[in-house]
Amino acid sequence: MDCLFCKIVEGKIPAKKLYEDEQVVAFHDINPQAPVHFLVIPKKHIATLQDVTEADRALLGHMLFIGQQLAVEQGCNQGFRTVFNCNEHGGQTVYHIHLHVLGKRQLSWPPG
Ligand code: DGP
Repeated sequence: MDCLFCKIVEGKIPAKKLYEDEQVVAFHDINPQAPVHFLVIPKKHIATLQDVTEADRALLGHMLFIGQQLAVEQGCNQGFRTVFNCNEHGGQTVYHIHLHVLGKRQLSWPPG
């Protein structure tokens, strides 16, 4: 399978990693949209949020928990945003699920 984020998990493509455990990897986004912008991805390949199953419940919770822990560690004490872009209308470009965590600037709403 030709998946960019699987290659980051396997260490075949370099990434500025913030965290890794048996389930997830977190690394800085290559095209940051805020002073803090990192991604939390599962090691398991799941293409989109539409493809998760009951078996992935705990994994999704773990991704969000790690995102929160790292946001605090990165100094986002005034708040931050978590985003999953899902499929075409959600603006997803890399088809391996990833939680965006953005912070350290005032973010606006609604998104584009
Ligand atoms: P999305 O639109 O939600 O699929 O966002 C994909 C994000 O992945 C985007 O913000 C840029 C980031 N990205 C794409 N390729 C790479 C890469 O090779 N390395 C890193 N660190 N981030 C990447």
